[in-house]
Amino acid sequence: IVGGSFTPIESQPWVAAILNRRGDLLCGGSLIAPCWVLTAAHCFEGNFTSSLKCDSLNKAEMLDQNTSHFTVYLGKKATNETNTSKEQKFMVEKMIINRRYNSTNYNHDIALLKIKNKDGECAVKTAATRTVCLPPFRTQLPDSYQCSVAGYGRENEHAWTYSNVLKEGRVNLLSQSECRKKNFYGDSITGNMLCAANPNWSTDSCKGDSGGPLVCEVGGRMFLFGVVSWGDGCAQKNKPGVYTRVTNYNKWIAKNTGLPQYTAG
Ligand code: 4AZ
Repeated sequence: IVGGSFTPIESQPWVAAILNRRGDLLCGGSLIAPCWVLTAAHCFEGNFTSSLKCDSLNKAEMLDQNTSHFTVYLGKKATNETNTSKEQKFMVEKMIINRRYNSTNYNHDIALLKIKNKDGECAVKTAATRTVCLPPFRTQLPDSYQCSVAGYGRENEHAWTYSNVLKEGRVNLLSQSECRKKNFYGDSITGNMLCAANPNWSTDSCKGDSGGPLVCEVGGRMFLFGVVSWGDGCAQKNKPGVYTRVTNYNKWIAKNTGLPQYTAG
């Protein structure tokens, strides 16, 4: 997160850290149910598939499905702190990457991870770990609505390292027409994407925040409206952060998890 501020995990208790086999941060994620983390599809492409890459594989098959490569942490203040009393550690039991994900334009950049700990159990609710609500299908908030994005990623575009410590930044939703202006992103923005930015371009998601939550408070509850997906750099003028539009995927999430379509709890 560029700008914003350090935040205790208790303020964003649905934030998940997805680490690779080496223990490095791969992406963020959001706990939407005790056994399910919602994240970005692009987190799982390219990194581990060298032995599989060949022309006969389609894009989905190029994505790594070997779930043993990943560890998911909940309740973590910093990704480089180990064995803290608040953290919960999980393996990935199942990885579901949206079949329509397009790695060329990042359309449908959404994936689900089914998590379980070494005893086969899912997440337990604590002060540091809880689920975020999914908004109802196709809900749209007004333009300029203030939301927040959280993650352990870079604090500026050219940083050599990640923050490691969880940060949160305030960003406002942009209308689709604004984001599709020529000097913004033009036609690169599909109906499955959502743009958000700080009015003075000082706060944004950045590398390492991918997969993490864009949450908006409605009626005193926090709802997951976006998944950090892409952007032209970080906190650059006229280059908002682009998020997967979660409210287009209620049916996909329900079908793949068996969760009800509306989870306000
Ligand atoms: C990235 O490289 C990335 N400013 C994530 C988010 C944004 C830009 C880049 C949005 O993972």
